[in-house]
Formats: sequence, C-alpha cells, structure tokens
Amino acid sequence: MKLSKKKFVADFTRTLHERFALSLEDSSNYEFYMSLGILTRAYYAKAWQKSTEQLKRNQSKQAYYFSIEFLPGKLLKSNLLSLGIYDTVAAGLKDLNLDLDELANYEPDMALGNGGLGRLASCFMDSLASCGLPGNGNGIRYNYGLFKQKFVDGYQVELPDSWLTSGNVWEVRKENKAVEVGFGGEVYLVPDGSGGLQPLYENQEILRAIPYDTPVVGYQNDIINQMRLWSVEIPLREEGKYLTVEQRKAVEDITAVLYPDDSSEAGRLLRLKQEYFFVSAGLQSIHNYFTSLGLPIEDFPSKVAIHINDTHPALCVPELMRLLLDVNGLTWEKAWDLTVKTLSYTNHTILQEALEKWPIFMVQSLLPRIYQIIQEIDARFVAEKTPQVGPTLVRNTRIIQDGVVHMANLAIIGSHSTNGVAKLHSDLLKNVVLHDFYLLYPERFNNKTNGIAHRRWSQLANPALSQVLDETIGTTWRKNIEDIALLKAYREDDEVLKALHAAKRHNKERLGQLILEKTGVRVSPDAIFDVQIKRLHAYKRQLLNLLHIVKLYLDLKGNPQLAMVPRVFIFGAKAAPSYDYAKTIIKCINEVANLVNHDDTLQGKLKVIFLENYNVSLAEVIIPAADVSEQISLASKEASGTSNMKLMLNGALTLATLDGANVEIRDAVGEENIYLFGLTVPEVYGYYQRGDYCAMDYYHADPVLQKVLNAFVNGVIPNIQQEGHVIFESLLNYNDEYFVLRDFASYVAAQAAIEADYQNQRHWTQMSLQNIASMARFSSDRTIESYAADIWHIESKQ
Ligand code: 26V
Repeated sequence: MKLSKKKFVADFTRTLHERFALSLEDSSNYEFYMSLGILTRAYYAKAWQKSTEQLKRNQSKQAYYFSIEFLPGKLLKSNLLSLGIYDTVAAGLKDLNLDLDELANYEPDMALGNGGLGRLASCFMDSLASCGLPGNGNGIRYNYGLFKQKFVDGYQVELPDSWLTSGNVWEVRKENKAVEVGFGGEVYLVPDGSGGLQPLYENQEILRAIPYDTPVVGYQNDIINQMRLWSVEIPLREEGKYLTVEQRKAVEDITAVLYPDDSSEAGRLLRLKQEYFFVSAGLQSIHNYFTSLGLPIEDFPSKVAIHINDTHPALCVPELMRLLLDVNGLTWEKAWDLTVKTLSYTNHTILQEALEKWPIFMVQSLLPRIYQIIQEIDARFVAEKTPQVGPTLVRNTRIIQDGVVHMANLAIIGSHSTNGVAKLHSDLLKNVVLHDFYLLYPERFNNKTNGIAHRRWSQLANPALSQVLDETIGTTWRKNIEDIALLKAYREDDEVLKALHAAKRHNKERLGQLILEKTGVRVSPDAIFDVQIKRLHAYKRQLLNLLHIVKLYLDLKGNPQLAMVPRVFIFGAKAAPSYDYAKTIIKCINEVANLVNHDDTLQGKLKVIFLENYNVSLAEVIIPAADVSEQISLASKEASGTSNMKLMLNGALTLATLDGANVEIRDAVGEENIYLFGLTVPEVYGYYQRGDYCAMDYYHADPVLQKVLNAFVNGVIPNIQQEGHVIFESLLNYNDEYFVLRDFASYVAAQAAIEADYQNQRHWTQMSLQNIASMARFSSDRTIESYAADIWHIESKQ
C-alpha cells in the first residue's frame, strides 16, 4: 500500500487520541504499541474484506490447515513489512522520537505451539498468503501458550504464559460464526423415515465454539488470508442454568492450555477433548460455508482441501464422515469417497512414543458417534483388504488394535495423501516406519521437504545482512527469493566478503548485548558463536554438545596456555514439563555454564550461555549472530528440522549428522561448505538389526571420553550429584539409546576442523556466503507451492 510519512504521523497521532484520549507527550510505550497495532489493522481492513469477498464470489477452492499448534511469534513488524510500509512507519516514529523495535517488543509472543511443528504451521500461513494461495489455518485459541521457562538453581521452572492479559489487537471475534460441539452421552440409531438411520443423542453435553480470526497478510500483494482459532464457551441457553465453579472450569479447560499434562488420565482426556473440539468446530464451519455456496455436495472435494497436520487432527476423518452421513444423509460409500478426496495428512516424526494412540474406552465414552464411525471404517478396511493382501498386513495396519485407536493409521486410511517432511524422512516412512501402508497405498506417499518463511528470518530478523544483499545483488531477492543465488558470483569479491563479515559481527554484538543483559556474562564477538536452539530432547543430543564442551574445559584446565579460538556455546531449549531426563540435561548444561563462565584461568576462551525462555522472538536475535549451527540428532530421528534452514540463511555453517533436511542442505551447499560427522542411517539401522552396540566399549577404549564422563560423577562439575549419575548411567548402564558415545570422537574431530577453518576468516566467510546463496530451495514458498499443486489442487489468485 501507499503511505507517506506525513500521513502516517497524522494517522498515528489521531489514533492515539481517539483510542486513549491521550496526546503524544502523555502516552507510554504500551499505548504507542496498541495505537500502532490498531492503525495497522485499519490499513489492511479493506484488503482483508476484498480477499474474503473475492473467494466467495469466485467460489475458489480453499485449503484448510488443521493444526493443534501455531507459533507465529510477534505480528506487528511482519504485518508492516508485508504491507510495504515498514520503512515509512519506522521513519515516522523516529520523527516522533520513538523506536519501532522498542514498541514492537510490547507485543507478547503468540506461542501456541511447542517447536518445529507449530512454527512450520506459521511459516506455511505466511507463504500461503504471500503466494496468493487461498489457504486458512484452523486451530485452538489457548488462553495460555507454551509455558514461560525460568531457571532456578539451574533447574527449569515453568510459569504460565498469560499472553492475552492486555488484549490481542490482531484477532477478531466472530460471534455469528459460532458452532456447537457435542461430547459424551449415548447415541442410538433410529429410522429416519426414509429407509435410513439417523443418530439420536441422549445426555450429550453441548458446548459453544467461538472463532477468533487473525489475518495473515501476504507479502506486498494485497492478499489477506486468515487463521481461525477456536475458543470454548458455555452455550447461551445454558448460561441461565446454575453451573458449579467446577462445572464451569471443566468447560473452560478445553481451550485453556497448550498440551495439558499427559502424565495423568485426566490430562490425556483433556487433550482428546481439545482434538475433537477444534476438528469438529473447524469442519462444521467449513461445511456451513460450503452449504452457503449452494452447490451439490458432490462438489465438496473440488472446493475444499483439508490438511491433517500430524495426527492431532486425525479425527477429521470420522467427523467429516459424520457430517456427510448424518447431516447430508449420504450413503457410506459416497461419504467415504468425498472424505478421502478431501483429506490429506503429514507425518512429522518417526519416534514410536510420539505416535498417538487412544484407548477405546476413552474415545467411546467421550465421542460415542465418532467411535461408531471409526469402528465401521476399521471393519470395512479389514473386509476389503484381507482378501487382497492377507491377514498379517491388515492386522498391522488396521485402526483398532489391542484396545487402542491408532491415529496415524486412521489418517492414512482416511486420506488421499501422506507425506513426510524431508526426502530422507519420507523414504524412511515408505521403507521402514509405514512400510506396510506403502504396500497398500503406494500412490498416496510423497515428500514435501519443509521450508521457512524467509521474509521473517532474513528481512525482519537480519536487517544488516539484508542491506548487504541489497547493495550487492539489488533488491529483487526480497520478492523473488531465487535471486539470492546471485550472491554466488561474489565469492571472490573482498568488498562483499568484508561487508558480510561486518554484518555478522554487528549481529554478534547485538546478541552479546542481550546475553549481558540477561545473564550478566560478557562474551566477545571475536569468539565462535556456536548455537544449538531447539526443544530439549534426548534424540537431538544436546548432551553430545555438552560432552564436547566438557572436553574443551578439561583440555584448558590441563593446559591453560592452550591456543584455542574462543568459543561461546549458546543454547536455547525448553523441556516438556514431565520429561525428567531432558530436565536433567538442562540442569547439567547450566552447571557447566556456571563452572566455566566464572573460571578466570580459562582466560575467556570458553563461555556457555543457556538463554532462558527460548521462543520465536529470541530466535530472531540468536540466529543472525550464529557462526555454527548444531544439527546433531542421531541419524534417522529428526524428521526434518527447520532451525537448520534458518541458520544457513543467516550465514551459519552447519555442523550436522546426515539426518532430516541436513542431507538436502549438504546437497545445496556442497560437501565443502558443511561439517558432517557421525553415523549414517544405514549404520544406525545396522546396529539395530545386529543388536550389537555396546556403549561401554567406547568408554573403555577412549581415555578422553572417560575423563569427560567421569567429570559428571566425580565432582569436577559441581552441584550435579544426582543429575550427573543419571546421565552417566543412561550412557553406560542403559547403553546410550542415541549413540552419543559412538559419535563422540567423530563430533570432536568435526569441531576441531571448524576451529582450524575459522582462523581463515576469508575462507570462512566464503563458505558462509555459499550457504546464504543456496537457501532458496528451503523457502516455505517453494514447499507450499508444491502442497498446493500436488496435494490440495488450489490455485493462486495473483
Ligand atoms: C513429540 C513427542 C512428544 C512425546 C515425547 C516424545 C516426542 C518426540 C517428538 C515429538 C514431535 C512431534 C511432532 C513434531 O514436532 N515434529 C517436528 O516437526 C518439524 C516440522 O515438520 C520437524 O522439522 C522436526 O524435525 C520434527 O521433530
């Protein structure tokens, strides 16, 4: 949109006055932030209305991305950037002595997700709108997002994230789009008067689902999509009745917190309620919209594509069947055909413990009609497939097995597409994890390598690098990310290399400042900034990183004069509240940090910084400052990873196992611009098959490793009496599930190569340049365009 600085200043002053009855002089940053938000909303209101009307008029096919997590972070700056008024607004504010960055910080992070899964959903929202594709989000409006993490004595403590306290300027409550969602009771099938059966419900609890829509502003294209998040309420007709505090709370709990504690039965039941709640509300709202178009129901799949993001929305399968059977009165065969054509599914993990299964009694008592439908789907699957492929394959793939409902099986059987999120992961799905399904439905399996919304991770997060790019290759990369490859031509250009180096240094100073404020530790921008930021999980092997740090510490203690390029190891990670082992690792990292950061004999060569409360906003400061990107999961365990992509775009060199999308990063940048180490997938599976991994052998054979592990139990690392033993035992007595000891030597060698190479700054920056220039294929625009073309069959409006 067009906006002059003068008009902006006038609009802004007026908004402040109208909204808060305040003058510029009397306002605080909070009012400035709110006014800016309100004004931004006004700037996109017309485009939002137009986008919605156009879709309806053209009856365009739309995609709906059902996800139990979304992790957008802050929206103010990204909305301004997308509207094309970022610079004007920043300049206008400056004239008023205000700073956009400072105001933007008043917005709480929208943290309705745990990690990669939710952040990917938000990158996809951005790309759908920016590519002009009609795609919507559908999820839950949690009153409390992911917990706020604090460290107390090095331990993780979880505090509630009450992000809605000061209001949310972006969302719009759509009272007239509310729907009802039913739970529990009994269901009977009774004659419908025309030869069929219809369900009769008794004692069902009916709740009201209210949608809140948040606009998703496309990048400078006047297209606005929306993310619809559902909130639970007591139905109006119940409001008059007396409900106890407990009864009210039981209702409100459904959309209260992200990921309720699953260590108790009550917590798990709540999670199942959440899943059905947003699935049913979302599907009813789509069904209502479709009905308003006045088309025959057979057209449903040519107007609607619904995506099941991981298994949490897998109840889409029986719920869509329910609507088509019970509301539209279709035959089973017809309803099934439309359901499979409408739905598609993405798998995001191969870890068995993360594949959802629900006990029959829970599904049956909470969702009796849905359970009837699941039973029928299962029975028909068995009857149809057994003669074709035999009983063994059917037993391994059916939905109901041994008293539990397998949600992944439901999603695969009830949809027309199943994809993995990186080439390696999709191959593992086909050949190992979901091999039996691949035999049944080979044509359904495909790969969609993840991507990132590069606008947020470059233009917004890294203005210094963006400026170097503008000055070197022009500004077209901002609109067409393929153009970033133009940078490759400057590999030998010393001016450009110097500018890239200076931008990195600037970002390291910015992060250094933040580290000083948050931890009181001073770090040098001359040091290698070595970054591992992701959820804390044993398979991601933050522990391997820590063992190497302890090795460096012991090396320096053994020889204080040891020549070593100073290193700052930076961690950001939250552990699931009930995941004790992950919390143990957090405690150990914090204690090692405490030890090395205050030891003057190390002469500042080694620092360990664990930043509290890692979230999207923190990532935006850490990633541009990284020299080394730690992607060190055990090969085969990380489905894709996406921080690996964000870090390469920002010029960090990847230190990686050949896991997830790291393989494709290697292909993109070339072997000589990445540091690889560790077991490969075939080697890991070789160990599994032979069953001959013996962690103890590595301990006995390697004196360095011995010293490092002993440090966890002999007091060298203080304050981890208990935790140190837990780690020690997990590696030796429980045989090191994730092959940390097996990969240790090779990891240490790769780290040594990094240290050697870093000393040649020109060469290092050349490698960094190659990484930046090779990132286009990891844009989520590319990912989303192939979802649109291959799976959803939706078209761009541009
Ligand atoms: C969840 C859980 C929960 C219970 C304990 C163990 C466990 C392990 C893993 C998970 C992950 C659930 C799904 C998920 O977040 N997957 C991530 O999706 C990203 C986007 O596709 C991908 O980049 C990450 O590699 C993948 O871990």
